Amino acid sequence: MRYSGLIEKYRDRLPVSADTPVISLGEGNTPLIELRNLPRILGVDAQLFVKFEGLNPTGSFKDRGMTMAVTKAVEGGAKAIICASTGNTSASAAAYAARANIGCFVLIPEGKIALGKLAQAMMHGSTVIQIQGNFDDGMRLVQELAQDLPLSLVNSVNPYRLQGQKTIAFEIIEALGDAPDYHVLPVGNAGNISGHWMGYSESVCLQTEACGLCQGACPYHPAKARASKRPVMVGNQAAGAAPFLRGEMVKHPETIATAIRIGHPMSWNLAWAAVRESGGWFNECSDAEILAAQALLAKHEGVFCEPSSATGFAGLIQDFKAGRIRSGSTVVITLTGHGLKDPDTAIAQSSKPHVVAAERGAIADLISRHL
Ligand code: AN7
Repeated sequence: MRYSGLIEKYRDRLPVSADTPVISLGEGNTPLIELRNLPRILGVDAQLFVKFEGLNPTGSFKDRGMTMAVTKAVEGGAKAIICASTGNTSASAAAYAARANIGCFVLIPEGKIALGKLAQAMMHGSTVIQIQGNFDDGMRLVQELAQDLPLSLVNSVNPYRLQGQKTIAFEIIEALGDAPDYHVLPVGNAGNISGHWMGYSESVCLQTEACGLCQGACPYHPAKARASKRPVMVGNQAAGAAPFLRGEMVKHPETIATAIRIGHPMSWNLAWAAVRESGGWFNECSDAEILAAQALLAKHEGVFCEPSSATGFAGLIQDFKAGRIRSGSTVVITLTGHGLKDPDTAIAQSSKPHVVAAERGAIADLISRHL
């Protein structure tokens, strides 16, 4: 059967009815790619998989939540949506609003969003409002505006966003046959880690501590249970924007990973619950570590994610070095957005192209020096 998006696939586990007008671009169903080279290069004894969310319709994981948020907005009669964004939410909101034929207003921090994301928000016809402030200022403003104006707020404070985002856990469990031992991802506004945890939690029996042992035989076991356990959740932040590490909000977040340049995460409590209940932790990564992790994935696995997305992998490298990952474990890393979103950062950290005469000899010379 033709795949037609995550709402159709998981409608029995999402808050939709037969009459709900589904707004979809075929999101979800992203590949779970096993890393072939990096475990050896890094010298780690573990099975590593990346869930490449950059292959969603607008190039980031945001489409999972946006299909639900826009679908429910349309069902409720909304004529326009609004969000604050570091870039990917605005790109996704703009695309789904275009699809739904409703208006879209996006607030973005002036000069601090990656080029591809700005291009998307503009091209899909949203009203792009650059504010002279950061994401956290924008978040506060859209919450106020949505109270007074006929606008549906589609940031992840909208509960339908997390409903959509939880489906990533369903897909991973289907692909692996069970939950992984560890799940590693970047954290900004903290909706995604909360959505992951919701999805994993809905997939196990939470009534018995020995869930893995009940095998579906206990009287509390939910019909939809599909995994024997939940993973240890590890959240990773950029060092200049790491409120979870600091234990308090960060006033002036700063990092090259602009998607996670967030100091005041909305899903603070949910994210802490995910990490505490799973026995997990948070890491912080320097910009240099983030860019190095991005380059490792691109150069050794052929997987091009944006800097924010590589933050999960950067944190995992720290965890392996510190011996925090049990050997022989299965680890899933969510790569939240595509590398093409931020061409400026990619080009700035790569070696420049060679310039030679359009002449066979000169090119052959160059090739022989590199073979
Ligand atoms: C590539 O677009 O917040 O912790 O406004 O774009 O769920 O916020 C983006 C966040 C990670 C962090 N990776 O996820 C926005 C926005 C990428 C992102 C995150 C974002 P959350």
